[in-house]
Amino acid sequence: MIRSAVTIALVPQLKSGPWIFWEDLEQNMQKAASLGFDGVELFTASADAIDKVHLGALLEKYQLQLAAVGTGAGKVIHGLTLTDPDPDIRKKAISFISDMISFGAKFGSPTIIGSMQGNVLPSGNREETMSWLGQGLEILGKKAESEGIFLIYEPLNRYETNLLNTLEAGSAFLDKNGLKNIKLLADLFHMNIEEADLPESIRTFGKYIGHVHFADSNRKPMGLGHTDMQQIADALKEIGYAGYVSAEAFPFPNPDSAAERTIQAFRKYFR
Ligand code: LER
Ligand code: MN
Repeated sequence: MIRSAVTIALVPQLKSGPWIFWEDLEQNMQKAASLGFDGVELFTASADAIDKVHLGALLEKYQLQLAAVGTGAGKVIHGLTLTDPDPDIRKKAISFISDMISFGAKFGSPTIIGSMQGNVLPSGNREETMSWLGQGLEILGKKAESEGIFLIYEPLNRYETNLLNTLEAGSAFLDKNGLKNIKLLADLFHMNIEEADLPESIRTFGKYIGHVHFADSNRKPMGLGHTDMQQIADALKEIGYAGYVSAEAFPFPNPDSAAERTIQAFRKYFR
C-alpha cells in the first residue's frame, strides 16, 4: 500500500528549503498524526542531533512511522559531499551518512542521499568524480544492507547537481556499477524539470523507485502547480509502488495549510 508522509526540518540553517513543517518535533508530529499522515520524514543536523529515545517515544505516542531520514545538513552545515576532491572530506561524508543510516535503521527507516552527492567541479574530471560517487554508494549501500534497510539515492535537477538528473541516468549508474540495495527517489519537482514524461519514466524505471517526494511543478504543495498528478498516481499504482509519497514542498502559504492540502491531495489520488 502506498503510504503518506510529511517532512519536518529540525535544522535552522535549512530555513527557506522545501519542507512543510519546521523545528518543533513533537508539535509537528502531533499535527501530522491528527491530519492522518502515516509517517514523517526528518531532516536533522546529524545523527547525534536527535534524542533517539525521545523520538521513539513520540513515534509510539502518535502512531507514526519514520518514513525516511534526509542528509542534506551534511552538505549545508558541514560542507560534506561524496564527490569532494579532498579524500578526507569524502571520508567524512561517508561517515556522516553511515551514522544517519544507523540512526534511521533503528526505526526501520531508509536514509536519503540528495545534495550530499555533490557535483563535478568546473576544474574536475567527470570520470573520476563518478568513480568517487560509485565508491561512496557501494560502501553505504552495504552499510544499509548490514542494518537491514535499503539506501535511497536521489537524482536532482540540473541546478542542484550535474551528476545524475533522471531516473534513467540513476538506474543506469546503479546497474553499471553493480550497486545493490540502493533505490532511487522519484522527486516529482526534480522530475518535472528533467524528465520528458513523468508517468512514462515511472513505468519504465519503476522497479528502482523506493521513495517519492510529493510536490507540484513549482515545488508548492500538490494542487498548486500544473503537474498532472492523476497520471503520475496511475503510473505509481501500475508499477505496484508500495513506499511513501512524502511531502517535500515549500510550506506555502504556511505549514499548516500546506500539510492539510497535501493530505487532501494524497487521499484524492491514492485512497
Ligand atoms: C532533497 O530531497 C531535495 O530534493 C533537494 O532538492 C533539497 O535541496
Ligand atoms: Mn527531494
